[in-house]
Amino acid sequence: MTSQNCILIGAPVDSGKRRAGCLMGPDALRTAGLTSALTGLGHKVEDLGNLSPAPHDADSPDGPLFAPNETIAWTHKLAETAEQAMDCGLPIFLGGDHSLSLGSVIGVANYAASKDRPQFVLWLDAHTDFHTPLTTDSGNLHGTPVGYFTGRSDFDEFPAVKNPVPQENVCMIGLRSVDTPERLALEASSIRRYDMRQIDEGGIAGPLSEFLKHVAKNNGMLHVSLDVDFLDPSVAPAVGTTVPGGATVREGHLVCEMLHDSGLMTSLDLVELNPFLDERGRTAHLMVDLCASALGRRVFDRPTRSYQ
Ligand code: 5AB
Ligand code: MN
Ligand code: MN
Ligand code: MN
Repeated sequence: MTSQNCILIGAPVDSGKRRAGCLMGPDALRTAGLTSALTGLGHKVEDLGNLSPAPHDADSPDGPLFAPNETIAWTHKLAETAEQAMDCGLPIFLGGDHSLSLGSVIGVANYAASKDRPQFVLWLDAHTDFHTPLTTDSGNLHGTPVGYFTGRSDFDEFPAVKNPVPQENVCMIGLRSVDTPERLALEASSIRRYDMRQIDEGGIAGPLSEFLKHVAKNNGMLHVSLDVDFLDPSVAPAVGTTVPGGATVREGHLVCEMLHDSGLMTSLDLVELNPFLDERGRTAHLMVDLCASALGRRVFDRPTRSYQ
């Protein structure tokens, strides 16, 4: 197995929604043994510690959006850190809520553009996170990253998206809670999307391998964004936005094992873990185990599946 240089980037972002606690996520993932899981697989691990947002004005409590200044400041910091880290190995962003992907994805996409390679994104989530600051009802910006990095308008105060990820390059798996404005915008888009009904009927491997082949054919860079609520809340309770009927433990591992076989993943977000809501660390441990599968942990050696 090829040894990778894994760069852990703690991003205790908690400004993307009202319920607090994701700021403890990076330390919970460390406590659950992330570094030793990866070094045990033969990888190098460099832990950059926890970042802070760029300097910003205080947010007022009464706007339509929750904590926009802080989230914009995180986006600046994460985009810059992501682009730099791509030159040194495989960045793994330890969230933090999903608004961290506003920054991580535009940063890696800027890097891909500098190498003349297309950026692809695999979005593993119960939600589509395709809102804009104008369509969101909740005002919670963790529901907007896909809208942002695909170049939707109305992200006025945010850093300009220099290299939007083309809609055809985005694949969402695990969907089961989609707001009406998101659904309408998605149906008018060419984003690949698989809801749980489709996974129930046909399994998760087919849609994923089709997408991985598409990434390989285009010599793409692949960012994977894993929201805790992709998983069923019965196995992953530590998240503020639980939706019943999610992926099983084995579906999660299969996705991660296939990602490893593909050799295509170039960056990863582990997001939305709220350790305050966890049961004796079980969700944090599951996220670490999934990350290990994505980096090559397996029960038995087997011929690697090819997605070329
Ligand atoms: B998550 C909702 N669509 O906009 C909204 O957990 C939920 O990062 C967003 O996927 C969930 O507030 C954001 C109702
Ligand atoms: Mn999400
Ligand atoms: Mn979600
Ligand atoms: Mn959530």
